[in-house]
Order: sequence, then structure tokens, then C-alpha cells
Amino acid sequence: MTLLFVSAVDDAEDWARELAAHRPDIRFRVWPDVGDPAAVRYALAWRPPVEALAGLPNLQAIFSLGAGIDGLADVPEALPPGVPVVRMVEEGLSSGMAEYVAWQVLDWHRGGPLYRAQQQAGEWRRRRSKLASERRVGILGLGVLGQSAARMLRGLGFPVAGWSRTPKAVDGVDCRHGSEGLRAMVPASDILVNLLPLTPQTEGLIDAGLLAALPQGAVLINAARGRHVVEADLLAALDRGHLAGASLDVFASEPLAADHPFWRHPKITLTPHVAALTLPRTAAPAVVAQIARIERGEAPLHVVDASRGY
Ligand code: NDP
Ligand code: OXD
Repeated sequence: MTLLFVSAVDDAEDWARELAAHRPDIRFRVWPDVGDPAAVRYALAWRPPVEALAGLPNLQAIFSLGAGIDGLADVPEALPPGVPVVRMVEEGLSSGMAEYVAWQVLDWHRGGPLYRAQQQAGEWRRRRSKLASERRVGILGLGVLGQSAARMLRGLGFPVAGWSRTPKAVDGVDCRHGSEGLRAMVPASDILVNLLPLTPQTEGLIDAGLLAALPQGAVLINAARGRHVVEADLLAALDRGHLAGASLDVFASEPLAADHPFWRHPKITLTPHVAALTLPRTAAPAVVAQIARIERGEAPLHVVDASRGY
């Protein structure tokens, strides 16, 4: 049985080694070296070329190399009909994202950007800081990663609210859903964290209206997808002083163009789409567990629902 690896950006050697450690019987092939097309049962893919997954008569599942499925959804013509697409859910991604969100929330909460600027200027000035319990964090998206971040922030003492499409109950989190829930949560978020999937419903959600509804001096942390944010609206909200800052890990176009105003904006902290990386060491056991489910005749977990778009 063969697993076909199709990605120009992920490390095939790492994946081959980690998968072999758990399932030495799985033949690992890297596209375009497909071998016998009839032997290919699984694909592990990110942005596959249109022809990569065609002509594989026994393909049973396509595992996304990312938690987001835009790397597959953006190339629908490459996905053979009827084959389930499975999102990546694995410990490395969940804890990586919780760490990134906690890092950024704490940095803004404790005045990191201000003290770095003071250090540059050689200025000794002590500022009063709030307690974590006085800084409200709202999370857009209460899925696998949103809940992981929420747990970490609760552990640090922040009051946390979260927003999802359907109703949820998460211990210690003020759970909201639907448009009413969004209207209630945003004005009560001193720090707003975006962990939504990119769908037609969520694209451009973070626009001038939503940003204006945040409290004066709020901060935006976007670790989901760049196209959730209307970039010009974000710049305007920062420049007129309504927002104190933004941490951005993802951008409408990546890599970010060298002349993009985000690079040198004094109120923006920028990272190059590294909030959470799929790590072969922790992700390979997750893929192997999904394959074992399929082999037992069970449906894999975290299958993308095409009608919802995530
Ligand atoms: P999940 O599918 O587990 O969670 C998505 C959450 O968003 C769910 O709570 C869902 O609601 C909610 N949601 C979806 N659509 C809507 C909507 N229209 N209105 C309100 N809520 C909505 O995804 P993950 O948590 O695993 O991943 C989230 C995203 O994080 C990924 O799609 C990807 O874009 C991004 N990501 C970024 C990384 C980085 O390094 N920057 C790394 C990994 C992921 P419900 O619970 O009701 O279904
Ligand atoms: C992902 C990502 O979706 O890295 O996994 O953004």
C-alpha cells in the first residue's frame, strides 16, 4: 500500500522517516514518482498540481498537510470527486498555536512594543500595567486551535470569550455564536484573536465595521488567514489610533511584498506565517491513526464538509 506525498513546501524526508517509524509497511512515494497508481491508497498533500491526484483508482483519503484546507480547496480541480479530504489535527499544531497566541497576547498585555521602543530611545519610564484578569480576550473561531488557545489564555488568567458558527460549551469560556454573538463579543474584546477557517462567509469579516466595534485601544491578532482582514481597513484603524496594535502572522498575499506598508508599520508585529507549523514528528502518528481507522472500516476524523467549506 502506498502513500503519495505531494507538496513543494513540506519536508518529504522528514515525513518519510516519521511515518516509517510508525508504519514501516506503508510505501512512501513523492510525486511525481507515483509507481503503480493502483497501489496508492492515501495522499498527503498541500497545493497539489492539478494532475497529481488524478488517475489513482484506489485513493481512499487525501490528508491536508495543513490545518487550514485552503491549500487543497484553492485547487478544487485537483481533488478527485468522492475522496474525503481530511484536515490536519495534531498536537504540534495545537500547542504551537496556543503558544503563539499566548506570546502575542502577553506581549501586548505587558507593553512589549512600548518597552522595546523605549529601549531603542534609551528611555527609562515605568508604565502601569493591568492584571490579566482585567484584559478581555475574544477568539474568533472556537475549533481545535481556538479552544487550544482559549485553554492556554484561561490558564494565564485572562477572561476569554469565543465565537463559533454553532453553539458550543467550553469550560471557562464565554461561548457566543452567530451574528448576534459576534455583535456581543467584539465590543467586549480588548484583544481579538482570529482563528477562523477561510470560507466565503469569513473572508473579509475583519473590516472597518468590525474594527470600529472593538473598544478604543484594542489589539488584533490574526493567526488564521490574511484574507479574513481587509488590509486597508486595518491600516486606517491603526493610523487613526482606534487600535493600539496588531500582530499579523498571515497575509492576503504571501510572502508579503517587500514594499507592503505592514513591514515597517510602528504598531504592527509581524511574523512570516509561523504561528503553528505541522511537525512531522507529532503529525505522523496522527496520520497513521487516521489510516488505522480507515483500515478498520471506520470513517476518518476531521473530514472537511464541502458544504460548510471547512
Ligand atoms: P476548526 O475547523 O477546528 O475550527 C474552526 C472554527 O471556526 C469552528 O469553531 C467553527 O465553528 C468556526 N467557524 C467557521 N465558520 C464560521 C462562521 N461563518 N461563523 C462563525 N464561526 C465560524 O479549525 P482549526 O481550529 O483547526 O483551524 C482554524 C484555522 O487556523 C485554519 O483554518 C487555518 O486557517 C488557521 N491556521 C493557521 C496557522 C498558522 O500558522 N498561522 C496554522 C494552522 C491553522 P463551529 O465550531 O460551529 O463549526
Ligand atoms: C495551516 C497553516 O493551515 O500552516 O496548517 O497555516
